[in-house]
Amino acid sequence: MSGITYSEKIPNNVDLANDRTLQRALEHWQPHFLQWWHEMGPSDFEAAHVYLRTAISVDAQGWAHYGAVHMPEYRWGIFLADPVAERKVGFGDAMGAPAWQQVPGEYRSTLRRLIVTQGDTEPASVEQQRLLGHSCPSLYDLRNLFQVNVEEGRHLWAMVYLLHAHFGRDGREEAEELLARHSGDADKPRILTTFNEPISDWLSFYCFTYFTDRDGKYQLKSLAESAFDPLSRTCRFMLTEEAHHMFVGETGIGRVVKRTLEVMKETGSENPARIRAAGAVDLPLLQKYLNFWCSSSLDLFGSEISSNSAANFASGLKGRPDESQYDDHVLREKTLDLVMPEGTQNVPMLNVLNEVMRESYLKDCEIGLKRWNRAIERAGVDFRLTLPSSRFRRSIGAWAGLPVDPRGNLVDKTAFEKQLFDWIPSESDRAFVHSLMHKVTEPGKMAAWIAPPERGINNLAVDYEYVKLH
Ligand code: BYC
Repeated sequence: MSGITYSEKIPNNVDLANDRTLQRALEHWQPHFLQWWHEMGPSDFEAAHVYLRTAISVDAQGWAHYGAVHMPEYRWGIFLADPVAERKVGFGDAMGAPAWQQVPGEYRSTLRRLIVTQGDTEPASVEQQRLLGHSCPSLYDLRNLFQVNVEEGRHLWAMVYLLHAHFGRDGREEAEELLARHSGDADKPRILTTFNEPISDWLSFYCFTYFTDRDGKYQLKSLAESAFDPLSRTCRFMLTEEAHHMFVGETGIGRVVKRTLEVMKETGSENPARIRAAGAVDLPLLQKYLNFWCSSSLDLFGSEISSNSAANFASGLKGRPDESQYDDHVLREKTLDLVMPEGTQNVPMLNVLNEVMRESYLKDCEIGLKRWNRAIERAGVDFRLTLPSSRFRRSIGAWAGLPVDPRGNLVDKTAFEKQLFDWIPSESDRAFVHSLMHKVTEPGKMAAWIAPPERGINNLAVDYEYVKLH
């Protein structure tokens, strides 16, 4: 087990005390981070005691400590997974060479860009979720929101460490910029599209943690394959934390479905208007939220045909998630038939890796849907939730801006525009969802639109006071 030094200003398992220059640089950045957290993190909850887990080792067993903390005093730190002895590059043209402990000069700017893009999403998500605490459906959910937020903050630390440790002055400047761009800011927005979308209600929060955090899982898995060993080790540990974020999404949506099914039974009706009148989320409305967040997250994989992804793979910077499961790790000979708007094209495999990843991501997304649909089927309700086609509502790549319906068919542009709000939430749908969002803070109590979770956090009861507000 790699112990983490907690006595230092910045908890770490990278022996920061023996690199005074790096330590000083990070200690200089730390108050800027805390100021950012104060201004852009969860609003108005700085005095609350929150039952949070904190990383205390990178060991798979028992890596986390649970306890009540004030969020501004959370011990954000730098934790890399243990090194793999004599690790080799696992894919690309340099396959089999020793993994890199330093950044090769020729890949410096590309690698920095990848790290900055990854780093940018972390504080962006905290900014997007800043106001959600005011409308939490329960203390249990409020605690989960804050757990996700502090860990996204820690993921920012993870990328900032790499920038400071390996990219000199440019890296330090990028670390400052990560705190200067803001989600949705007209002048300095976050880099990737989805991270500029507002998350102003909890249904969006669950969809975001289900779909967008899952993109995080896929991107982190592919960066965990990187030949640049410090990046690989950093991402491996981040994945441990990421699992809980997707759990929050999957169980959150599952609890919404459960409550809706109860309300259908209570009212004896499947009519969406009656379900809404009874204060729950009708299933067609949930489907629109799934369509919105899934399609937005699909853009995060980039274009179907991408010379960036080809170069990143060939040079060993970014692999495929679970690279070892594939037979061919060089991909110089392979091609793939890709359906494009103008017809099927045969494309070198190296150039379609974004699409390969997007397809395996969609398969992973199906898992939750199966579970939710099973509950719907068991309740005897004739409705099934589905994922939209990866061509629907795209703003990046070959299908960007094309009028494609959620099943993936190109349709007439006027018909598309007319029907769009049958497929994604309209203003009035959003207004309805917002009307449900009232803060519930009595331990164990839930808002009327969501069922309680099956169990509490860390073997505690569901009615444990996970956040002490005063
Ligand atoms: N929005 O060849 P292309 C997470 C840009 S989520 C805006 O199509 P490429 C988390 C692209 O940057 C995971 N711009 O794609 C989740 C490029 O611009 P430049 C985040 C976009 O480069 C929840 C140009 O279009 N991690 O961790 O192969 C909460 C052409 O690019 C978008 C990463 O993304 C977009 N959607 O792949 C908290 C990993 N898509 O460079 C956290 C690091 C593309 O020519 N990033 N563009 O100016 C990457 O690996 C790649 O940058 C991408 C794009 C996968 C995003």
